[in-house]
Amino acid sequence: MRRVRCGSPQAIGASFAPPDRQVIMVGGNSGFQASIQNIVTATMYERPINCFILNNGCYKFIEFEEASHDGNVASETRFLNPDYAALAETCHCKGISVSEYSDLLPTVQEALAHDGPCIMDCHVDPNALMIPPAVTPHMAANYMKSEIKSWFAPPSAEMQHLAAQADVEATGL
Ligand SMILES: Cc1ncc(C[n+]2csc(CCOP(=O)(O)OP(=O)(O)O)c2C)c(N)n1
Ligand SMILES: [Mg+2]
Repeated sequence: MRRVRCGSPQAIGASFAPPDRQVIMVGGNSGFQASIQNIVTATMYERPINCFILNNGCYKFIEFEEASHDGNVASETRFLNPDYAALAETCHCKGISVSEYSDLLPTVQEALAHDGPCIMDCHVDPNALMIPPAVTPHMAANYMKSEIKSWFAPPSAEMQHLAAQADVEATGL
């Protein structure tokens, strides 16, 4: 699917036909967040859906598009995410969080064995590069341009804020 935010509504829809068959959804963090209210809908209607969120804390595809289409360095694409597992539990839905690769298999088994909706927040590397189905020379050249630009780009507002904080801690001023 190329559309963000339609994963959980489609998973709910798919779970009605045939009824009670387990449905598995895999999607990005921001796509999931954009239709977050479906945690409550899935719980309310007891839909047996498993939502696996690939949580890289950013809009990775947008970063990649910006770089490979225009040779630019994307900005404001990294953001604070809720704790999706805790949020699911608040909505009376099972929520699981996983950050270590070694914990992945048992947590996936736990999620699949659960009778009812389950949200699994899978923390993944924000710097892992996604590779599109076809890479043209134009995309490769632009991507390199973007990487080189990023060496010289001024630090983001977030980095400047962190650096200022570090200065205060180091100097006490
Ligand atoms: C309905 C809709 N709105 C906007 C977009 C543009 N768009 C493509 S990828 C993306 C960000 C996706 O972020 P995330 O779900 O976190 O996945 P990631 O790229 O980080 O794996 C957006 C907003 C889209 N494809 N569909
Ligand atoms: Mg993401």
